[in-house]
Amino acid sequence: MTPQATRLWLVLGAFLAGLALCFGVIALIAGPRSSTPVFQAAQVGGPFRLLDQDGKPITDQDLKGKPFLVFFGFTRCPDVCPTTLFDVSEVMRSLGPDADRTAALFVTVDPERDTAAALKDYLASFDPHVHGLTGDPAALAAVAKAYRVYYKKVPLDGGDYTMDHTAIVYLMDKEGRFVSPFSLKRKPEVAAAELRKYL
Ligand SMILES: [Cu+2]
Repeated sequence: MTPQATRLWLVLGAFLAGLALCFGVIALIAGPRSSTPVFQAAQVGGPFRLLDQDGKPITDQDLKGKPFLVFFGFTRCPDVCPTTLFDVSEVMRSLGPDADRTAALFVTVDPERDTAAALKDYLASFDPHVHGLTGDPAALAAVAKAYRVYYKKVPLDGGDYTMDHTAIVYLMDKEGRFVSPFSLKRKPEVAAAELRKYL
């Protein structure tokens, strides 16, 4: 074969391989039942029954009629959680009186240390529209699973531990249905405007 012919075959081969890959990917996305959406919003969130920072029961029913934000974390988190709580507080402040028609849930992934009292103490530094949620480990694990949240205890030197956890903030509509992840990497007024759309 001449070098030109070899080149042509190589190009053609690459093209055909690419085409096969394309169809393979489409087949994977479409799946055997193409009527089933790949991602179902209804699979994130759902009913819960936990305790708030006053030790009082709080359920999904208490949030009916309010769009709300949900995120999971723990009070001893060195960085991500306090930053998120600060940003959420800024969004709430930016909402003004409309903030009363929304809520934000901070669900602990460290129930061992995050008792209602510990949450109350910690949340005193943030906007009062943020509710701290705790409960028994099994109930919290079920809620985390419903929100597709991963968390794990990570031992530290000296017998202490920290928690690894998903840091996504979820936006839920006033029926408690998942809308989308909620970005805090923008001006509080812009984030507030998005939340306001679901009032
Ligand atoms: Cu954290």
